[in-house]
Amino acid sequence: MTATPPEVSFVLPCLNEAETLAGCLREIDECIARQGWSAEVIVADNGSSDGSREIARRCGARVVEVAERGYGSALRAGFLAARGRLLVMGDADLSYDFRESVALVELLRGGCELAMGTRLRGRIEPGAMPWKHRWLGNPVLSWIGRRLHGVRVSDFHCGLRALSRDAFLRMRTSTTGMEFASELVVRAALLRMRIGEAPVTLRKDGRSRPPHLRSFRDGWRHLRYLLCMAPRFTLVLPGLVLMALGAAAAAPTWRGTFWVGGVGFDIGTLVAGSLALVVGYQWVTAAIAVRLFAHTSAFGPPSERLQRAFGFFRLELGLAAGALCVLLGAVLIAARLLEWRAGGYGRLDPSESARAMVAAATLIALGAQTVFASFVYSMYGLQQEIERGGGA
Ligand SMILES: Nc1nc2c(ncn2[C@@H]2O[C@H](COP(=O)(O)OP(=O)(O)OP(=O)(O)O)[C@@H](O)[C@H]2O)c(=O)[nH]1
Ligand SMILES: [Mg+2]
Repeated sequence: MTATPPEVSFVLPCLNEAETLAGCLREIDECIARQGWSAEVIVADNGSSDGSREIARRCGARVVEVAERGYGSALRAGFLAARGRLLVMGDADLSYDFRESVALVELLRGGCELAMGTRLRGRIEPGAMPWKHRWLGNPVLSWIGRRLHGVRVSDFHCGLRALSRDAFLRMRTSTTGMEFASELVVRAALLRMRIGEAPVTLRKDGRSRPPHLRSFRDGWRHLRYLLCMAPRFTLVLPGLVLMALGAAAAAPTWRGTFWVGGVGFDIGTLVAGSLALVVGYQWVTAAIAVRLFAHTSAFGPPSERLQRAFGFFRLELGLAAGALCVLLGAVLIAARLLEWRAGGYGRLDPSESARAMVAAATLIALGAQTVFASFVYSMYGLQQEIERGGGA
């Protein structure tokens, strides 16, 4: 092993690619020789049974044997074993031309931390991509990824890409399957890394058996990942919308029937509105907790606005606001009880008595949630103090 590490490490995930692996490795060698790069080639394999590993070794590649199954596990282990400053990844099925990695490496040398190949803005040879991936899966999921994560990446699933080793280590990836391809982009976006893009060609792969990728299972895994990592869109926005709708429904109906034209909205609207208000509030408070806590590994640091808001947050303030809500709810119930007593505990008209009870229950639920959230948020404050050294 040489003392000076190479500049570039090619990492190929491989599962039973005996038909095509040697061809890929030949193209990589050609690329390295033509560019005069100092480079190494790694084949990350988790369980090939068709002689792929032997082929890799025979062609001079280093084989990293990965115990955990999956495309993401293989790449992650390959990247961790790599010694190069720049990592190039690409499939081992001859669907990519590794000679096109030159543009990606140039992007990294120019300061990008992640350089994405894009087939959608490059070239897709006839028969290389099924129509449902070409016109549905790839563009739609990439569009959702761009909207949710604010990145200008046209092809979230391109298998040929490059990233700096340092960027990969900072990403702290965790997925094991095909959604690893989305994870690299999402992590880079959350860590505000510089992302570049270069067109690449997708060829028809050179193997005779079907691909490992399963359209619906893997499509769902990508989508699920994109949604989970975007609490602002999955929790905060729907939560705020629910709260607004809930308040708009509950406010006019909690004192009596509310007429719009000839339609009277009553207790049913009040119950539905109150429920929406409480559920929406829970989503928003949960999302804030997620953003505050998950900053180290999952979502990057909380936004500056959120950090500033927490400069004013005090546990006592949250507890007082929560307690006030609960108290208001209790007063409302007490007032109804007194009225009931004054009437000699007779039969109540539920369309009237339920109104105050729903309003009171809503206030109590919001207050209790505020108390709960305040404790959770103040734990974050304690954690920050520990990180600043105040907890020593
Ligand atoms: N080590 C390892 N490699 C995998 C695994 N799944 C897929 N790969 C490799 O990842 C690359 C891409 O897999 P494909 O099955 O071609 O998936 P795809 O290119 O996204 O999908 P298609 O466009 O349908 O071919 C190939 O080099 C596979 O050998 C896995 O579980 N472990
Ligand atoms: Mg393929």
